[in-house]
Amino acid sequence: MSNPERFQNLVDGQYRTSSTGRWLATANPFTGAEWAEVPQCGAEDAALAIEAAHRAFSSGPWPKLSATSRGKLLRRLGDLIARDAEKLAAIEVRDNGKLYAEMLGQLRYLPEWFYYFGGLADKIEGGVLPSDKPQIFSYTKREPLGVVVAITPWNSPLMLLTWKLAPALAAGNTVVIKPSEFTSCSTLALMALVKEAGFPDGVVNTVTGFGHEVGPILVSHPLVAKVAFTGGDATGAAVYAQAAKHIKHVTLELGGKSPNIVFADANIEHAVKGAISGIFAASGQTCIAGSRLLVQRSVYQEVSEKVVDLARTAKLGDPMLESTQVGPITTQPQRDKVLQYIDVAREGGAECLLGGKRPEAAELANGWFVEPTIFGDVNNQMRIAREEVFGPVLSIIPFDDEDEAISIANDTPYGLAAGIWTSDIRRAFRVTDQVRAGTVWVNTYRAVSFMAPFGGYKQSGIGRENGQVAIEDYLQTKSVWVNLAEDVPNPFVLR
Ligand code: TXE
Repeated sequence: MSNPERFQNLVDGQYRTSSTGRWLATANPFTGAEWAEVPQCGAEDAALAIEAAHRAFSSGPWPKLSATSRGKLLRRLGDLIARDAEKLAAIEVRDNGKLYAEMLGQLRYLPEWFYYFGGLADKIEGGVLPSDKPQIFSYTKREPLGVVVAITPWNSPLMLLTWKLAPALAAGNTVVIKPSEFTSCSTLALMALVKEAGFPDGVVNTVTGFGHEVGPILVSHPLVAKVAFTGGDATGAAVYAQAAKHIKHVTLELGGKSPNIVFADANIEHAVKGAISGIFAASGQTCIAGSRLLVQRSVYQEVSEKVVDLARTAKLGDPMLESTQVGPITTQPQRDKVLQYIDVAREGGAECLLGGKRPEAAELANGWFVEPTIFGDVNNQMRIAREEVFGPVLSIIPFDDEDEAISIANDTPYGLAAGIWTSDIRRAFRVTDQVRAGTVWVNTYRAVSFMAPFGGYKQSGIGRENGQVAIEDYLQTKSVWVNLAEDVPNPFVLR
């Protein structure tokens, strides 16, 4: 690699490489070429970051700041992200290959999280409790947890970090971030803005490196109060088990196998676009991918053909170009996993209606591309319908009536999201009530907001990000009892 750009960690307000002296190369998914390096941290680096975060939580300016001042810092960080949105989006694209148009949109939207949670910082209220004891005044305080470890994946590094960072800081915690080894650069670039915004040293720290090396050290460290994780379900389960041994607070967001359900009474043109945006946007690398398209049998042929026709027109190419509609897969191992699942689908008997391989165009040869791929007549028991692929692979599953649609939709260990396409308002409400998913979209798909709680039912996760409820997962409650009586009652019995 000729002159790679080097990014450093932020620990205790200082830029640091790593105690190992090693660097980790990161590649551009469109060219396959390594373009940057980040420190390959080890145990010592992880411990330093956590100790810094713990010091910043326990002493110094951060715990003394008023909640209003904390909120102002968050809003300042939001302003700086808005100012540098284009620069950060370009780093994201180089590192993870998603479309510049999508990343720029995300980066321009992310400040809203810092404004929203910055505004919430001084509205975290306890309560005055009624008391059944004479002359006792009692109230609750809402307090931060302590050091939060935020572990993030490679598909939307800054967005998924923001969903953790904004509420964690608004609540008064300090944070150690462990970005994915594949896409650490944008997180490290963000640290310059954390410094510029004026957060005290040690309030936000980063540790880069391999998840299996530094992850367990961070998760099990005695000074860590909470782990907020987004990633795959196997890693999530390991993180959960390890955190349990040390009784840490945990929130998990673990992806899904979301049903996108098209009823015969739907506006078919809209539903077809919804199906495409559910699976081919971001090359299917989203936890909310509508990877199971459930279509009522009477419109099955029409919908399948229209989805295939529209997907066929998708322009694959350089993710930096405005004309590109589908970019590469972020990592080579993930590209290989997607291709393996295409084999799994074929072997399972699904009919390939489109794609099913790497594209042949010479200009795409170096990138980790997979053609938009559609399988028809999929049975919900096939592996392709049960396991998360995390790529541009759609399974179309026919159903006969509403009951069957609901039963197929819920026949999955996951429960992150679902889409319903119908013109019947009563059906929309009926099905919404019965689908076991943390987010349900009616006649739309893949919409998120800082205001709307987001998280999984079943094995898609624990806890909620976004919306006012998100801050609850970064707080704990203290009950305070004040005795206003002149005397102290019998000390040998429970009061
Ligand atoms: O994720 P990992 P991977 C799914 C998707 C994908 C699969 C595997 O199906 O194919 O997960 O992706 C850190 N202790 N999703 O392997 O391993 C790691 O460094 C602590 C869905 O890339 O879950 C990274 O920072 N941390 C998902 C983070 O965990 C560990 C988004 C996520 O990586 C660790 C991405 C350990 N032992 C993939 N091992 C979604 N929910 O959107 C790794 N990590």
